[in-house]
Amino acid sequence: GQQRVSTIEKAGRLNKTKVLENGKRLRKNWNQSWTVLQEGVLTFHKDPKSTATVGSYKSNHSVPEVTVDLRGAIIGWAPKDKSSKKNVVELKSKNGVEFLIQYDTENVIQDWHKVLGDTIRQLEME
Ligand code: I3S
Repeated sequence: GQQRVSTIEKAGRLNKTKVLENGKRLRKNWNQSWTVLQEGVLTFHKDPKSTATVGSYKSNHSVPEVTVDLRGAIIGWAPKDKSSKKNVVELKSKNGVEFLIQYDTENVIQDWHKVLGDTIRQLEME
């Protein structure tokens, strides 16, 4: 049969923490994750050092630590009271899980903000 080729739209390192799940506010636990956007799904992977190349993800060998379906999600710049860090994006999934994602380099986080927003809007039109 025909092999489905899944294209990685974006990948890179980001700092992330989960802040809300099942209606409960969580204690922040910021950590750096290798972050992959693929087919409307965002995945966070542990140990970015061992996964330095995007190529290793093409065969989906890396099991994600966290998976966020972007369909129905909401994204925006986090209000200042959500974190003392700069360049923080808030991502709320349809199933009520909330993440903060952050990176000190402004361009990096701006690119993610744009691509995640574009992806969410694209999914809304499908
Ligand atoms: O919103 P908060 O509670 O001030 O978030 C900070 C804390 O979660 C802190 O952890 P501990 O309370 O376990 O020490 C984190 O280390 C900080 O990074 C959190 O704040 P920022 O402003 O960095 O998101």
